[in-house]
Amino acid sequence: MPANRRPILRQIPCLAMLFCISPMLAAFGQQQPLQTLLVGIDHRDAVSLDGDWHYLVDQFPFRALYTDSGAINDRGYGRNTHPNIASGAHNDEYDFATAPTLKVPGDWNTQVPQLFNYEGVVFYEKDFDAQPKPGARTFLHIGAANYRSHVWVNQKRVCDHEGGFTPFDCEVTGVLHAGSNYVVVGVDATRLVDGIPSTRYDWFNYGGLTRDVSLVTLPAAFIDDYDVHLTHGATWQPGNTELSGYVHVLDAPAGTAVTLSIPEAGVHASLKTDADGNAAFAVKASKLALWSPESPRLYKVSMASGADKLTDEIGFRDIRVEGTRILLNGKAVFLKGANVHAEAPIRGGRANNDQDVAVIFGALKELNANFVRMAHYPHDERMTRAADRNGVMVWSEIPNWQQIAFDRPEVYVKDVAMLKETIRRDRNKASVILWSVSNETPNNSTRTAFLTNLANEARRLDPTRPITSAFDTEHIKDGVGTLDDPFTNALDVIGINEYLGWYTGAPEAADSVRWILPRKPLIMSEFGSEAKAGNHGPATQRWTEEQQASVYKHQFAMLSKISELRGMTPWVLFDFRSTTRNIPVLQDGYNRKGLLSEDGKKKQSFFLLQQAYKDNAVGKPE
Ligand code: GCB
Repeated sequence: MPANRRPILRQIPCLAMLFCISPMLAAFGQQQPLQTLLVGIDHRDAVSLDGDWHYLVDQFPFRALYTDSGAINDRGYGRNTHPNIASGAHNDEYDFATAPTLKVPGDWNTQVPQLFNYEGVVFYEKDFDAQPKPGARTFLHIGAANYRSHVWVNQKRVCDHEGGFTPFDCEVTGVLHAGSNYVVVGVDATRLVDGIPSTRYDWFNYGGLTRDVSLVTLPAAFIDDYDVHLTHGATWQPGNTELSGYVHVLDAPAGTAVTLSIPEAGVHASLKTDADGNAAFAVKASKLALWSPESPRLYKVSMASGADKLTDEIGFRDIRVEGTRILLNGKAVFLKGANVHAEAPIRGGRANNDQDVAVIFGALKELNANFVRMAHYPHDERMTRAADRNGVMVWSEIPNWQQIAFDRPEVYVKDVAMLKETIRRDRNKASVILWSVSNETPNNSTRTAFLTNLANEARRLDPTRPITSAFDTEHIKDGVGTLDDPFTNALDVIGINEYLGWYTGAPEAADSVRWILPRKPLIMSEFGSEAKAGNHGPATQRWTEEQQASVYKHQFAMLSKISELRGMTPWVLFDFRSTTRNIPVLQDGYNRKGLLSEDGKKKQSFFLLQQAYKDNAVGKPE
């Protein structure tokens, strides 16, 4: 059985005493329904529902979406009725048929000026044709909807989902009919204290159906999930070409035949499902070129079972930690990267199309980067696909950002669901080398117990990748930097965020800082300072490109002396929108720590980092 299908209670080892004795335990047994079903959706024959959707704004108190008791209102806009204006009788006072439209995928903020700062409920509606086939099953796939969403098809609520950055699928088989059908999605972007992220964060809360929406029709039993990777094991040697994993066929009886073939690697395997529909395998590839940044080789991997078949493109590589080294295919690597938010450069708004991804990867390649931290949440699947193709290694993160309600059991349940959705979508991407479970969380026992359990859960779901997290609990005093945080014990790779030269001290203070760190690989996961592109002056003048460049130079001097340093991702590739950045003229609603402005102007720091990466001037693989 794939690990992520087991009930959550059995998945959580009682590692942290706090959780073993806590009344929270009951809630840790609750299972959040797994909404993400279809792995490799972009390699399926799907009918796109992208394009124009009618929308109606449901202003606070969100009466159309919630009843007075807070339940989901199934007698509201989801019914998609039309007012009988001619008869004059009083009935529902909304009408999608004559409502304006929004483009999907797309946030509402950048499409409708009046909705720019709106963080509430918007209903979307679209009509579509269907011709259901007997015996076939149809799923509505939503790439992401921020933050909570509730979906009705032909007046029946088909699913609810929480989490703004992971995909989900709603089965609509029983509710479709031949001819015209409709779908209504109520999306609520309200910030929640028990949300992930919670109410405070330093990026823009783009609401809506922010990623692709499609309909996928499949046979009664179909391949919903698979994992094809280079066998990890305790030791791996170059030359070991065994591939292992599973192909899962949903609703298949035990003994159902499955084939797996990777012709170019000489793999042709005939498998059988077990009682859970799972066909596990371990097969030797007769020839295999491994994936690496220098040679990002992807193989066509075909899977078939009964009437279902699917071909994905997958790369194979080994990633592991040994002492303070990170080994890719047995060879020590240094991760030359940058942080990236999922914001579209140039056009603005949530990044969600090929063009956005091409601009972001164009900048990373030009920077000579081999690594990217996709901050602070899972990005569009196009991003990890592009990373696979471009040979850029990825730090993937779930949005546990700073102040999460770690004391609330229901938050843990949501977190596990989000982690599962993230890992399930991207576990077949060779580029993804690290799962990060959090960013800058406070050092206290409740958080440490919570995140330790979550890190262990990530490792259980995917034992082939190291687990990491970014810290800001370090102390720099009298020229000595230390990180004494018990949560580091649960991790394979440590990330540190520090802003010497911006939030604390002068840039040159970095030169003499010596770090005393856990003996694990370190990634300096954030550093930097703000500069408005085109703003020039002396290096001592804040907000200038020169000051930002000076921060980078002094950071390089410090980083070069950290013996555990195995990677760096300065904050951040492009300037990005943030509601908390309100210095007129200098910020105007943007966090200006970009190496490039939001419209693509390169700052001095970009060229400095580009050269440093080209010359391998900062940091060593071992
Ligand atoms: C951080 C956060 C990041 C912020 C950044 C900043 O430490 O991790 O999300 O945007 O600092 O600019 O303050």
